[in-house]
Amino acid sequence: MILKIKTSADVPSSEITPESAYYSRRDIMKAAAMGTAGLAAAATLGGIDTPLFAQAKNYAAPRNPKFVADPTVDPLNKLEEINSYNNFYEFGTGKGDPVQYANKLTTSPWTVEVDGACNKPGKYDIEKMIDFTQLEERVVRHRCVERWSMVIPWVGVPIKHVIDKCEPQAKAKYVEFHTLLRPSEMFGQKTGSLQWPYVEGLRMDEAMHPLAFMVVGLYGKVLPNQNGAPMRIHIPWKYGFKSGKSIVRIRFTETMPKTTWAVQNGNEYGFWANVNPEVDHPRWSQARERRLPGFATSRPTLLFNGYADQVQSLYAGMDKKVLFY
Ligand SMILES: Nc1nc2c(c(=O)[nH]1)N[C@H]1C(S)=C(S)[C@@H](COP(=O)(O)O)O[C@H]1N2
Ligand SMILES: [Mo]
Repeated sequence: MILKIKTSADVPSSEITPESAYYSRRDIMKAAAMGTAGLAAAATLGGIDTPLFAQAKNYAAPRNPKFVADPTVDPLNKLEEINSYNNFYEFGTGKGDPVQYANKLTTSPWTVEVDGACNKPGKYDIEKMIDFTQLEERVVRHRCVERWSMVIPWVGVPIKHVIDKCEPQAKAKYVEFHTLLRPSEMFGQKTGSLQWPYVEGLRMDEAMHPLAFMVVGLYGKVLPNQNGAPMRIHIPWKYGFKSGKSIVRIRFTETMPKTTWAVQNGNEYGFWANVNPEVDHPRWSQARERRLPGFATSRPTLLFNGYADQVQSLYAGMDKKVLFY
């Protein structure tokens, strides 16, 4: 596949997070010294794909200053933290499983099916769905329902850009995002840990909100498989399970989608899943969260994960309790 991607040279360096802030020079030198064969071997060894990543394609993705967390309050997590502690049940239920096994996934070519209540149904190559010349970087909080959190520099486009290409009809009230179903490469799909494929969904106005992001990169480069390559959504004001990975289907519906975790255990994981310190999960309090790495720092959970001023109005008049699980 040939991607027409702006190179870093096209963007003033002041707008890009310096690479030195991302990788240790040692990793880059190691990658260069290892060559391709060494890199392939490295990829099979869990947890050390950083050299591979260092060689991944650079995206020219200027930071969007409207979506950058305050580094004095929310310092960036390191790449090694973001790509080695994951939830991606298609590659096992342990947090350390995806970094070990997700390298099995073939992410190119990648086709996305668009269907349901829209004027442009069909199958599209990823290059048709996402304009790689429009990528931007955002530094946002990411909060798992299990109470851990990170701060991540994603690269992508607003989900709205993708949805607009599909031309949803007025009767479309919700949009579903389906993860790839390919048990030959995703061994977790041979188990009953969840109902496959993983399906997430949003109400249309949530999906069209400027904060709702379609992610294709991390730390200025192609997204690591374990984080949902080649395209995943991220909804910063909701619990992490709303952010479906490795998306192959976008479907517009008139009725509320039956999302994977709501089907699995509707008492604990509902459709809305907005972060709220005051609404406890049935088995634990959500008042506080622990920041990776090491979970050493515990901090108060923020309403809508700190994005209340931007998203609160989406839920005016709705029952508070219903909105959280
Ligand atoms: N397809 C798929 N998407 C998924 C999951 C999954 O198991 N399968 N886990 C979700 C959960 S629970 C979380 S917290 C986030 C984790 O994203 P990260 O690994 O990039 O931090 O992915 C979400 N998306
Ligand atoms: Mo999660």
